[in-house]
Amino acid sequence: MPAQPKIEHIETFLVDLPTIRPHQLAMTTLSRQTLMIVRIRCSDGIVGVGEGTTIGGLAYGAESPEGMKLAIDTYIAPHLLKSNPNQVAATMAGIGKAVQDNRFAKCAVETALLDAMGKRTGLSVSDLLGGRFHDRLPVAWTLASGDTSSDIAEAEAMLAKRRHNIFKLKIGKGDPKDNIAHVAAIKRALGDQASVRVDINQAWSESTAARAIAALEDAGCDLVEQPIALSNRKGMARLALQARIPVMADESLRGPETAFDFAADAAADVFAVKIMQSGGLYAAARVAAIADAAGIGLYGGTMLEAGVGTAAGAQLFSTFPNLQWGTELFGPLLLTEEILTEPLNYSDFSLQVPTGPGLGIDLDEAKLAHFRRDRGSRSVHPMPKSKAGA
Ligand code: MUC
Ligand code: MG
Repeated sequence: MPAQPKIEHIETFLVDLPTIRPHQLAMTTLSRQTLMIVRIRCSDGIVGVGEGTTIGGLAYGAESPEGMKLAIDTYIAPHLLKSNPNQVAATMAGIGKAVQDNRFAKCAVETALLDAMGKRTGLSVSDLLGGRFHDRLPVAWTLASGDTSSDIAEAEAMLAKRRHNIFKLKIGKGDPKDNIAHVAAIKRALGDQASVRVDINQAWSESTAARAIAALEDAGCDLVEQPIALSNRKGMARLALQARIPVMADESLRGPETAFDFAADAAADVFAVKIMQSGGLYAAARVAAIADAAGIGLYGGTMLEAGVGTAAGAQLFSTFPNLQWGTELFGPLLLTEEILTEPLNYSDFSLQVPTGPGLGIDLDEAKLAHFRRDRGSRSVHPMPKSKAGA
């Protein structure tokens, strides 16, 4: 019997990548995305990789990429060095006792442990999680340029390429009446070729949301995501009861406990399950199980991860028997740079779930070396060919 592997080294670093255009949400506008990459090297030579991202530094939530790095380097790494890399669930439970919250950092670490274990056993992460129901996942694209005619042109281009036929519109900034006119114009332009949905990112009061959702229904919108503050569960329940179109919870879901509370209060018709927000792949699977048990629909959400986090999400979502609303795993497509040697396959309005061991991906080391925030203090690699303008 081979010797039990140990964890020998944990490396974390930040990577700053430009977005293909400004990406406007109610709370912030992104022009770059920061990835926190973690690599876990084991004594048998296997290296697992994980990614943590958020949106706009601390604008979206309480964890920043810099904070994830600090939490791992200072508090999680010492625990990992004492852990058995083949006991991922027990390792994460141990970390959970030593480190409260820090769900995004934990997700990145758990992703790396699962990637390593998959590479060691020859199984994909989805196999480790019970096996996949789906080889391909429908993928929405987010229209968030801040301009109605640019958004229409962008959606038409996506439809023509058969890359996306589900569009999520980021609204909530500015006057709700203008928001509704924007949604109505886009739906009118796209017609029945596309599903149009909206994400308000908590920007409305309950009374504004009640009025606006009725108008969004009339405009042909199919789904309303997180219209009001994440902690207003009773308000979400009232809106879900009144609305004719489904109301989806996103920021409100911060792991299985909040998912349970939302399900118990019928405070959403659909859950946007996110691996980071849930605190890892196992925790996200529990969120999905609660939704299933409560008859709540499922949607695979994103924190705009690049290739590593997106592959991790795809591995997990492929194991959900029910994924009624598809996914929005488009993160890598929003970036000018590809960090994988082989990009994820987006075609036929869907993403192919990678098939190799672990996450089924390989990192482009030259690209990462070039875009690492600490590159000045390291040996410099030649500028890799950019996807931008290619
Ligand atoms: C969110 O709130 O859903 C997902 C797509 C996007 O553009 O932003 C994210 C976050
Ligand atoms: Mg959202």
